[in-house]
Amino acid sequence: MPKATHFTTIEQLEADNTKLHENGCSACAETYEDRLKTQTPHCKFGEDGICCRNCSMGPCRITPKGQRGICGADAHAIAGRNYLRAIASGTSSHSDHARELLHILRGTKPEGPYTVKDEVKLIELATEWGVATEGRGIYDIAHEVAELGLQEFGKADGFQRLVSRAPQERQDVWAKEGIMPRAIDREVVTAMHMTHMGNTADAEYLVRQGLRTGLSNGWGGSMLGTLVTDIMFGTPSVWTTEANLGVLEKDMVNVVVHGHDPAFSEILVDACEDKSVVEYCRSKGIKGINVVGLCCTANEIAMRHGTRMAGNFLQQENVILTGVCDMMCVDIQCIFPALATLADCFHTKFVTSSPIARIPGAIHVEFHPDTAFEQAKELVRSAIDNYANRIEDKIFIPEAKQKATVGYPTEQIIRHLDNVSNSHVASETLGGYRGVIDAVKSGVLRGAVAMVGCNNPRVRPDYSHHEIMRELLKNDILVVASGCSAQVAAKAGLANKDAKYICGSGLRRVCELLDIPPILHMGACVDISRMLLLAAGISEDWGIPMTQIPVVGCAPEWMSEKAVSIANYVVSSGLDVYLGIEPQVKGSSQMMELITEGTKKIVGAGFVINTDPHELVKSIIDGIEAKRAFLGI
Ligand code: SF4
Ligand code: MSK
Repeated sequence: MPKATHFTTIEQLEADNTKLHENGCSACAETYEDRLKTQTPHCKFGEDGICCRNCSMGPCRITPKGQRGICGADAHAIAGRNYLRAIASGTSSHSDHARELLHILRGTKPEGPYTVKDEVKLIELATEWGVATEGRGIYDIAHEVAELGLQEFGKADGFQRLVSRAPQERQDVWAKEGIMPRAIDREVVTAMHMTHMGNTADAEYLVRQGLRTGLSNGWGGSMLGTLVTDIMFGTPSVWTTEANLGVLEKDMVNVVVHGHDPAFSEILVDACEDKSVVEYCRSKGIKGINVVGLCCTANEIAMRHGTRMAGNFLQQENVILTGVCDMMCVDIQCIFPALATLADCFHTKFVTSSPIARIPGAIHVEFHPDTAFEQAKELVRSAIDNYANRIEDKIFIPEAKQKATVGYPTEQIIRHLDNVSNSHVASETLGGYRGVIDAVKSGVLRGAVAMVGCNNPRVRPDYSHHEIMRELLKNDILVVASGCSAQVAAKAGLANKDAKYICGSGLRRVCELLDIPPILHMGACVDISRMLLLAAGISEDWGIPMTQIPVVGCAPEWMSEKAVSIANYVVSSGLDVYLGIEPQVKGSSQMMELITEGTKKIVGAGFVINTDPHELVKSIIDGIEAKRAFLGI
């Protein structure tokens, strides 16, 4: 049994953070903690969602003496419109990510640089979409699938193709409530149109469009993104890797990839392993190249290559503060613009690669699929050249790192869980959820929680994830995790198989039987669609609606608009979502009621909000037990 010292505590992470910060101060660096001080207290109108600048008669804000904006919009309309715009932005981000990948799939060719790695998944999708496969070359099929995928964004009629993967009961609810998602761009544009000055002022209809727009992400854009990533780069498998800043190496060239789009990071990982690049590194007398990931890019490459993970969202500045980051290459989303300035305080080369995320002060190398490999090799050579520019007295690498077993996409989880109660129903094929269902029915497992989302300096970073996860494990609740939440688990040592020793006896038995960690790392934030399919499979095999399965979502420290979109598609899919950060609608009692209780009447699930992580986890456990009681198990 591991001692407590085998886990990394939040206090240890914070101590490293303080030391790095001190190191940074001596280098004249500024971090989010400094900027947080200048931004606190936050604007109350913004926090409550009751400031509107949707037209130039304003901006208007709701106050005790001004209960309506100049046009007459009240707090409910303004908060509802702001909320819907956040969902539209989040949906756009995940979906545009998918669209870029579909364009790359359309250009795949056997000689690369982008190829089809998972032919089985491609054929499955082609068959599902009615694309002929018999006697055709794999690239012909890939290109036609990519064309069809691209149509999901702007087609004039019909609904998202992938909703057919949802249980029929969900599809019926969405059809009945008029929230079946149409083309992704259509839902986003409709959301923007509805929130234009002089359109929808009824909060309920803004919330309904939020559910629909979210669905076009979860069962559309995000799911497409995950599928296409698996097809091109391979469906992830189990790897043992390491996580936290201790993965940075003093005597190696550290190349850090950060963002979300695996098209960029995959090629960079390949370039770091290229023989000519490795020889170039040795010719400089350097031991080797250490490529590591940050944020969701870290999740993507860890699950496909075992690449080590330097940290999650709020560690992005810390990586540069170590003084050994020779190059940081970023693609899209969750990238602090502050990194360019911070890199200037050190020797780090900060490289942007996407026209979607241009940052002043960065070296911009726009990636093109046809020349990607040559561009990547050139970048890595430049990182190698930069190694000599390190400034010795600015170097401090925290030692902390933990072993983590990662790479549990839905298929992998099914393979493991199928054995859980030796029922072996459908053991020859994927789709055997009977094992896990039996374990839940018998009480060996009480249920499962999807831990997702970012970390956030509004609260103690990582703390809520950490506290909630540990409590869930103690209570025999299996955790599946993605995004920055998955990395909290990895950094703390909770995605390690030894973490079974802090679990309740039931979950511990399951972990031993299946040789899995109690927290299953499912990927990046775009991969929450994998969790939808897992929950859908459990619901269908069990023969009960998704609203009844003892499975919920939890985003204790969410910060991004993507998270608002995700929360909406998870709720629309029938799973309650527990939030530790309040959505910015507090200034409207009607909006607060709509997102917590109102959506239950529409889709059967809603948000539970509590900023105290201990109270939040208690309500999660109570919620799961209430579902069990309803089922009589
Ligand atoms: Fe003010 Fe209405 Fe214009 Fe918003 S849309 S800024 S509430 S006048
Ligand atoms: S990176 S969206 S901080 S999970 Fe996906 Fe992490 Fe949240 Fe970005």
